[in-house]
Amino acid sequence: MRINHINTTLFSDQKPGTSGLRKKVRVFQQVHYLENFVQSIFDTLELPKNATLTLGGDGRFYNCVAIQIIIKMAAANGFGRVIVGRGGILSTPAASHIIRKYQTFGGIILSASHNPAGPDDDFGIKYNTANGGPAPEKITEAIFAKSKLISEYKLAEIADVNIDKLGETRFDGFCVQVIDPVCDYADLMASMFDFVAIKKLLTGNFNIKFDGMYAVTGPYAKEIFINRLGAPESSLMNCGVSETFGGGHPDPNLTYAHDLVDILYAKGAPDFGAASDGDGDRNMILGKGFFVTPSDSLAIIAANATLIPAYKRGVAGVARSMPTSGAVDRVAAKLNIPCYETPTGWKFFGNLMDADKVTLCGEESFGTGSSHVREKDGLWAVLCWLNIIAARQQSVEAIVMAHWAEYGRNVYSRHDYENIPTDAANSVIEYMRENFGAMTGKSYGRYTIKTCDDFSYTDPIDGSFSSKQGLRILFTDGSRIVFRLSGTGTEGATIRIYLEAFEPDTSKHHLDAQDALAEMIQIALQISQLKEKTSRDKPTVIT
Ligand code: VG1
Ligand code: CO
Repeated sequence: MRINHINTTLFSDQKPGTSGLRKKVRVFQQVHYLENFVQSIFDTLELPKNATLTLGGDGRFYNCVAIQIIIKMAAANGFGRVIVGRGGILSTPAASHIIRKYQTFGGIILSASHNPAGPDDDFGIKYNTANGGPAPEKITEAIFAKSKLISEYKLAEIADVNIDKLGETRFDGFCVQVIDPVCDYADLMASMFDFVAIKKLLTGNFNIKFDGMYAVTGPYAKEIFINRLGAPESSLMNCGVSETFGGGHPDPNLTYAHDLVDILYAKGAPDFGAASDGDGDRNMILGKGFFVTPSDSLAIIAANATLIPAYKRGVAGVARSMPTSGAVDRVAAKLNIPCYETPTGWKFFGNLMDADKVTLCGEESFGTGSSHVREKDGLWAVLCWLNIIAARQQSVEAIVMAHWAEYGRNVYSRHDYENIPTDAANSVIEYMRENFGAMTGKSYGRYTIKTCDDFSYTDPIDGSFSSKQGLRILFTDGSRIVFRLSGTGTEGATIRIYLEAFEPDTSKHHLDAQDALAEMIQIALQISQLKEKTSRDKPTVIT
């Protein structure tokens, strides 16, 4: 196998964000751009002989082009084998499972998750380590450092591999193995959940609707819900994978999954609705005319975990990202198990799971998961809910209401201001940082500020330290407002405002979150001067 060393010049913008490197497709299509980043990844690894790489993506535009390039670079950089999902497909949780099940050295996942796909939209690339999880910050920083020094990359002179056909293609000292992208994952789910009880539910009078949003989960949902659990075909919508995700925005929330939301809020609605995102790691859970916030979903799964066979002996501990509501903390306190608070991004959960400190974890951004893989897992969360419903024989709404009655309700909402000029967004954050000192003790209506800080985190397992992970304004009654800049966008900046208030009074649990949080929303705008500094009068997305 001939290996060519290609001269290149560096790009200064290859800094991975919350979840890998995400850029416009046109940026990735620049000569050497993708190759530079992949070489920078490979340059940080110390590969044993014949190491295996897991490779796959969410099927978006440019996926297959990138896969052929990465195969040639893996061959040139000393990998002995690449395991790739047929058609270049692997959902993010399935890729994590493949890395773990076949004990591969690591994996490259091609996805910009919920960001739109197509020639004018987004592409992304992420490296996962041998535990199946996203590379921790010390590795992503090393990759970025390499990208700023790179002068050549290596490419094997081999023909493109037919990745649409299962089986092995052998070269001199190197092999590409195309596997079924769905089967191993579906087997894992079958081993964790009570498929008999769920099948009984789905073949009875209980109707579900799952929205694949034309993204990667379509084939997984077909295999699991239709083939293995016997649900009628009409249970699925938008489950064909398209390179452009049907021109949509595969972000499973009330704004972008509105087709599904309309169905669940219409007359004669199904009993249960769910959607997943571009790469299959996020989930949205709906009941008949009822929305479950991701923070509540995590808490409810934790409280009911022993109804699920995989967790019948209980969970070791739970973790949530800092902006996620404290609903799960209340469950952890009752179960007398530890609860960890980490910065935003799944990479911070990996060490805790590897050390068996936590079994379940989640983020307010529609991400829930467990130690069965090292990524958040959309279909897993849907199966958790179906398993709990099958065991409790109650509606989604009844389960949530009973949970709130027992634990109280952490009323929660997130307001996103997307695509703001970067300078304006930074000025909002800087303004607040500067005013932190003066804000403590101040009262706004019925709320008084107890403390303000910039969240930082020391990993309890390896001691690594992460600072500037979000501005927190904590009120004396336990309510809070958090401000953060997004680390996944590809255009301008996005300010996220996270709002949370605790409501113990059952008679107020039915209130809409926007109404219940109205006063706090105004305080957030006042404190941050966001309207004045960005000229935006309302958020682009409310969840
Ligand atoms: C967002 C979410 C974060 C999530 C990340 C990746 O990051 O807030 O909770 O882990 O997306 O999710 P940010 O930096 O834009 O707030 V996914 O489904 O895009 O892999
Ligand atoms: Co995702």
